[in-house]
Amino acid sequence: MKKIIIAITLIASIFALSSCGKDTIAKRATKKDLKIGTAFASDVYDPEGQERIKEFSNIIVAENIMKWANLRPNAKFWNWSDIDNALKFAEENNIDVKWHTLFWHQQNSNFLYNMKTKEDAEKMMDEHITTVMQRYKGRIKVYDVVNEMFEENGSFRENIWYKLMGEEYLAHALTVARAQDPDAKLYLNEFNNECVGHPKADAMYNFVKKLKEEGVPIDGVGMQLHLATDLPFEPDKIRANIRRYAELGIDISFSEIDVRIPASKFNDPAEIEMQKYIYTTLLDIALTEPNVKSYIVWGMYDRTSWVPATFPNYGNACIYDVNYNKKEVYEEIFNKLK
Ligand code: 9MR
Repeated sequence: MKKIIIAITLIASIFALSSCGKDTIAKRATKKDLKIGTAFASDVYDPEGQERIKEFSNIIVAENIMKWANLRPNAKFWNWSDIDNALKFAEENNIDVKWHTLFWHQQNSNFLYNMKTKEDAEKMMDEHITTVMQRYKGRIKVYDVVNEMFEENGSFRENIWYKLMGEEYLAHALTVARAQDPDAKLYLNEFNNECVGHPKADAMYNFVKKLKEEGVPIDGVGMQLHLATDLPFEPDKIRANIRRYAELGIDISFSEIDVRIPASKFNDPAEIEMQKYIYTTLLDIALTEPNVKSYIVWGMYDRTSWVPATFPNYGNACIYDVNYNKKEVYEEIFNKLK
């Protein structure tokens, strides 16, 4: 009898210590049919980071390791091991993985700049899509096919693919990707595209509408949502934009959320409230607009966030502080998912 009691106590404490038996954000979101999660970096490979990811995420996305410079630094070498290890962790824990990103204008490999003709670009593009998607067919569920294809004024960004193939590179990439894995969800991802009426948001909507009319395969649009507490936040315009995409049959991913605070106001209660308001209002929108499929933060920790290096006068944009403590906003997300 004593042995049985000891065994039960042991099992109970293992459950209490790990995220297995705990009520978590990830579990609550799964019940609500929402994909919630984070971009991962090295945290995906250490036990503490893994526990935090498991509590928060039923989907994760690579912050950097799937980009050309990391995945294929030269024409001959594909660096699969980091991705494979992250994928193994995710699969063991029933977490989906999103690919970020097949094509972008940053973090490219130098050898890409040797391409001279449209044919060169098409060949390179097809090889990349085919190699990645055949390898991970059925395992990677969602792809950012192209990232950041527009300028702020709504014109196409003249990235390396656009320069050689013209605007057609987008339809080409989507079509080849669909053929490789018909079950994978294909997204175009962008920033400053969330508010109806913004030139980039409207250009993207019109372009996606045109793709749909032409029968080009596309499932969704990513809205990155790198926001700031001292810039306008306009939830009504975000909803209106999401709804016009719903009419096209297009899904939305909140794909890279963070909410930075001006450094001079890190301890200002009004700014902290504003940050909570933005994170939770976005969650409200995700829970009430049926075509919003995911709510993904761009890293969980202020300590490793990309924000301070890019915006020197800002920081504290994440849901964990620099000492890896959960902020109140984390609890609010948890409560909202009840
Ligand atoms: O968070 C990423 C950072 O570690 C990289 O140095 C940076 C390179 O430009 O890319 C960051 O991620 C970006 C993402 O891939 C696309 N949207 C904007 C993100 C923040 O810059």
